[in-house]
Amino acid sequence: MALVAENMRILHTTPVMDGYRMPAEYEEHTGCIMVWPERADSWQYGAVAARKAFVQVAEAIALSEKVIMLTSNAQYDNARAMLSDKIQVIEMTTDDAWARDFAPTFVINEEGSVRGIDWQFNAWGGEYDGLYDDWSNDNKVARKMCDILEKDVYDASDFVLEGGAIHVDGEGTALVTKACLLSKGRNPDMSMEQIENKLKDYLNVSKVIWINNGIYNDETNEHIDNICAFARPGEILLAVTDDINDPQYSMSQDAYNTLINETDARGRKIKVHKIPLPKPVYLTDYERAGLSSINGFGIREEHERLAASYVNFYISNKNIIMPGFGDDNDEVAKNIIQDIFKDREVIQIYSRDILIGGGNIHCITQQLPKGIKR
Ligand code: KQY
Repeated sequence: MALVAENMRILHTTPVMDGYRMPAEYEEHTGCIMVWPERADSWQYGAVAARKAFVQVAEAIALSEKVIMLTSNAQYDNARAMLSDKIQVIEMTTDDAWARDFAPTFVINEEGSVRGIDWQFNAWGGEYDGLYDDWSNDNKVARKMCDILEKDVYDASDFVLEGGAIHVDGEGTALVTKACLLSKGRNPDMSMEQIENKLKDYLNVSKVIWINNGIYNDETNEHIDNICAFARPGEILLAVTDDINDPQYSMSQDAYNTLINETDARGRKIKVHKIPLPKPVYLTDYERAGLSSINGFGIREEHERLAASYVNFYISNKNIIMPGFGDDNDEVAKNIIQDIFKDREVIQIYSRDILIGGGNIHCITQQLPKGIKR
């Protein structure tokens, strides 16, 4: 290790100009960034149950890669005590715990050099339909992490994006939803073509596949990572339901029709693996009573439908860490996913207490790809 730290450089070029690309999640990682849950309008009853689920996720990832857990000063001792010594705990101020969305998106080059991208984060819609009144701490995390990790960082602050809004196959294809990327709270002055070009410049992809929707009532404006995931180039998992009376039925069917009629950046037809959804999951009165409003911002509605989906999983070096909901389809989905990822053992974690916060395992994790120091 160098005795003198190299300062992070803030770059005003783009990854495509410099020969960097976003690798797929199934490419090798050095580690994973997570954030300790604390916020009272996301995590019911003092986040006690959510923290136990976060610990299970972190320890499962730590079986095959390094995990960095960011935490507030107030929660530092508790996080340190609840996590094993395999997990690195770093004090950092955040507004909430969605590492996927505000930690850096990392890109690599052919030599294995790793850089970060610092998108503009506005809590899923800013003044228009954002979920908090202040997201300024979350918006600083990408730069702070690049500084700590000694990675140069691309300044993409003129573009609103969250990590959960994009998936890539590592071979030139990105996957997004129109509902999210074209939402009025993100980049309302940009056309679809301009948004697509921005993704091409920063992710270094040559093809962007747009599906219309994500998961019903997903408060992120329907992030792609809750409905789809790449298993490998040319193969996509898609969350579906058989219930024609469920509004999700036509949303997933429409995505299926788009995907099977598409080719990826390398001209491959796309194979779609259907992953059944659990039965609709609703917030209980007890759970809602455990949430507290912050600065008068609304909490979840009574009996709100939660955006539960099994494809919101994390691909670690050796495992697939996937959600479970106590539903009959837990086992069915697990078996299908295990069959698709034959070289990684699937670990299923009961994640209702993460879901209540508004996302799932993929949303609370951000991978750091393997690479050399700079
Ligand atoms: O990426 C996500 N699914 C985050 C949702 C945030 C919800 C805030 N309560």
